[in-house]
Amino acid sequence: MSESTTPAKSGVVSIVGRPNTGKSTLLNRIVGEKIAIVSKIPQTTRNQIRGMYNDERGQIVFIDTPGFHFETDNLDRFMNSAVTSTIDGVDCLIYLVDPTRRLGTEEENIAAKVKDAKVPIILGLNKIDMKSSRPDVYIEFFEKVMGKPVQEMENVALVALSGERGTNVDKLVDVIFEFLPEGPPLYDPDTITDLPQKIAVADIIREKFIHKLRQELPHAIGVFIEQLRPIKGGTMYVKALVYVETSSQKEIVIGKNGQILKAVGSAARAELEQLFDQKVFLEFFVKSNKHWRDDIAILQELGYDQSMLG
Ligand SMILES: Nc1nc2c(ncn2[C@@H]2O[C@H](COP(=O)(O)OP(=O)(O)OP(=O)(O)O)[C@@H](O)[C@H]2O)c(=O)[nH]1
Ligand SMILES: [Mg+2]
Repeated sequence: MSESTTPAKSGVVSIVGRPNTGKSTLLNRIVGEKIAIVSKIPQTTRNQIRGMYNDERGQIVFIDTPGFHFETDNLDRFMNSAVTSTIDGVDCLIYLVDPTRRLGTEEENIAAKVKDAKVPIILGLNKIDMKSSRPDVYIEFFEKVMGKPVQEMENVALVALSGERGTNVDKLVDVIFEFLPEGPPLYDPDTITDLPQKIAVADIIREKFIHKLRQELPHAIGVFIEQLRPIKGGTMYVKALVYVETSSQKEIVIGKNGQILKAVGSAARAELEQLFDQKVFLEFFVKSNKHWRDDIAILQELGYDQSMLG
């Protein structure tokens, strides 16, 4: 008799949770490469980002979503609908919480969405490396939301983990495979992400702004790649539009004598040159527009889809 082989599995898994719980860090950890930007500042992720994981058991396609938060403008609506649109139509949900933080309305809102999901749910209790972590509080909260004790829940699993340290991340992957249906890979197993290149480039630049400017302005900033094309001398030309809301923010983003732009530009260029494995010529155009976060045309240019508004 030949060895019995388990049929391969595949499916789509969405990682949802409020801002800053560590969704992108977890995705990068599992995929083994940096594909999503990470920062201490909430609302770092603005688009759905897909990352693939493959092993002999099959393929997992992860969707990293923006943190689910209060809506005040169209960008918020786009970001939140990027979350809700993934809750249905995936094969499994990872509801990632940060038990070092207090519960509150924001957590209740996202939990209410998760509760209605018709797919297996994994409650990921992240950041267990932190002393201040209180997973017990979050488990109790989750039981209250679901209306029953964990032992009685079907198609639900709990995993305490640390995405940053890698603790129990393999266990999380094991649990996901248990939940996934049998099926062939959805993407070529050599693919790591299907993030459109312009969005990936814009995200790298936005990350450098966030790191450089810290708390000063990130929410007001939007980066859009208008051109990305090879030019003479084996160089990649990148034309980046940077949107802010006010002229004083414009000054901050540019910096005295253009210092901020220069620093952001050289940090971004270094990373982009590695990414493309060629020289990069990066040009910035900073625009101030009080309503860019509400302007559908601009948001579409920035890569958000009108259908996301629902
Ligand atoms: N101590 C600790 N910190 C973590 C862990 N995972 C993520 N972080 C930190 O938490 C912060 C937020 O991480 P992100 O991965 O950007 O969080 P996110 O959920 O993607 O955030 P948004 O995209 O804004 O929704 C960063 O400073 C990470 O370094 C963890 O397991 N342990
Ligand atoms: Mg993120």
